[in-house]
Amino acid sequence: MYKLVLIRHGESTWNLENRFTGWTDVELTDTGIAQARAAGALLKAEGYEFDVAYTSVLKRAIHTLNHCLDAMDRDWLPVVKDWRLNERHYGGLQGLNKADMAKQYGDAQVLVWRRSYDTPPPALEAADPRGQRQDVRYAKLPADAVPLTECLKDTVARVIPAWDDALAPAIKSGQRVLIAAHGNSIRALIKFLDNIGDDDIVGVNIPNGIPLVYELDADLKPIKRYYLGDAEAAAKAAAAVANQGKA
Ligand code: DG2
Repeated sequence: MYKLVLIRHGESTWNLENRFTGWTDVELTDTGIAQARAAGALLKAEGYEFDVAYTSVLKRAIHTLNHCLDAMDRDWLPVVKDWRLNERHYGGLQGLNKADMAKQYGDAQVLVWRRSYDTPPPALEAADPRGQRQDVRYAKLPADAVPLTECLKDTVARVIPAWDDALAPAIKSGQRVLIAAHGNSIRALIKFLDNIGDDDIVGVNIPNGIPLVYELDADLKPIKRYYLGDAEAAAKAAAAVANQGKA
């Protein structure tokens, strides 16, 4: 049996301001840092060890991983940064307030933008300064690999290749893997691993900074998935995430 641990980054400045973030590279708040450190302390207390960690190329996930590893006294652990673990690109919504959008367009429309499997938010123009086509960290990618918007289906289409060519081989080789990522890149992975239907994934929300443990069989099929620590607190935090898109 294998164990895999996923963690959504701690609270970011735009989580606090309730703004759609996507590929915008925002920092952690002090609460977010505390959540990341608490997650590391919990992993350490529960005896977790890792051989390698993966994260996105966005600093809220990278810094979460750093704080988490520091709290475990495992700062030296090898870390792979992969753009394919980035948050889902939120297109023309990036920077806008989620509750304001719900006031303007209605809760149902915002739910479609946030949680439907295959309806993307409106796309950004390629030259829009809120976009990432000019960002040097993506310079080696083909221009059209840098999205102008994404639905969860698009996110799945880049996260699963990362699973197939990097994460799954690492786990199968016996390495204990920790992944620090984002609400929707984690939802993409959960949808794939647990084979969740397109309609049911709408109800899955990921809280900030709480380690999510997968126990996997020899074929990497999930046996169990659970949040480490206080399950009730994790469920409350997930429900709060669901409510962020309501007027
Ligand atoms: C949030 C997720 O991403 O937002 O892009 O706004 O996990 O990087 O903070 P994260 C964003 P929702 O899909 O929950 O609205």
